Amino acid sequence: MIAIDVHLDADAAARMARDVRAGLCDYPKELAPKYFYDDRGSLLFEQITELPEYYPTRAERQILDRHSAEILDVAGRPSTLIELGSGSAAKTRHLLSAMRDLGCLDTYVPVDISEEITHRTAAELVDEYPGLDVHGVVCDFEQHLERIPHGTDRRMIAFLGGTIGNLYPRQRQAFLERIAALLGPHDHLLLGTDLVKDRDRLEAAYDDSAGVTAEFNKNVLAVLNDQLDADFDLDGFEHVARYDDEAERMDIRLRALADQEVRIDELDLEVSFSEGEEMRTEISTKFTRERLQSVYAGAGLELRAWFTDAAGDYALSLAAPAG
Ligand code: SAH
Ligand code: AVI
Repeated sequence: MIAIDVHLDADAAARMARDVRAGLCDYPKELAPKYFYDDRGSLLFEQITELPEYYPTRAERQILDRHSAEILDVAGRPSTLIELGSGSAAKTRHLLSAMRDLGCLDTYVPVDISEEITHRTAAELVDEYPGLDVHGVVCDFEQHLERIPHGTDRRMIAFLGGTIGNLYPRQRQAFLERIAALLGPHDHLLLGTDLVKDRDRLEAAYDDSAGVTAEFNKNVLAVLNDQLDADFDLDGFEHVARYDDEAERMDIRLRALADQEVRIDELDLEVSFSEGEEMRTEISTKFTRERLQSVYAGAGLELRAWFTDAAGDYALSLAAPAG
């Protein structure tokens, strides 16, 4: 059975307009990464996951392939799997299959800002897992976390792909505190985090030779053109991906190739870019086990289990309310 609640209402459009205005009027300019993900952005992200340079998806898949049953055992064999930023849920199949094999699979709750991909994923999963209830929630998980359906079943909230790294520390802490508040005493959080490693591999992963990440990055401009009636020239910007080793995060930007004026009709706003000006569109934070432990502690969570891929590039951790 499929049910999908969509919470992308007038409020969400007003919030996007407010965010974009604030970001474009700030110095330096900045746009939030959640605006990458219209239909095309979701498809481009899927292509990124298959690039030879982009190791995180393969590493996370390897961990899920090898350790799903153990993860579920530590988490007390939950019957409901809630997934934040679920996208195509490609790797999630490992968890769902392990839940099925353990006989505990009942409900899957994909939560994503992209409506199209959530419908598609839900339809595929009910076909692949007969008897599975899929209750999707299309929303901004930073705004509407509390709209996730409640229940008495044992739950695991999965946040895969390293998407937690796309949040700034303060956003991340507030978000994890809200997740901690949603978890009952027997519930768990399963969190995917990319790990600190050498600059060359990181910069290659975010600036691939086929140019897919550059297209993904520029897609945020296409989203503004489409949804806010802007006239960004996508060829007027280039993709920049640098590792900031002090902050331990990738810093992803768009750099203006020439002086230019952009009009955003919906906002009744004109913005100028000067040649070489950079606008940040995403950060992607990299973690160590110690750093993640202190992030958990700051949000009232504690680390219960830690799994990495064979190369030690990426980690999946299980956390639960502290105490
Ligand atoms: N979990 C998948 C997809 C990761 S891509 C994987 O591991 O491969 C990040 C996903 O999070 C996208 O599907 C995007 O639409 C979603 N997303 C990003 N910001 C979001 C937000 N604020 N609210 C809800 N979904 C969001
Ligand atoms: C979704 N998120 C975890 C990706 C990342 O690696 O930070 C998004 C991405 N940006 C560029 N490439 C991939």
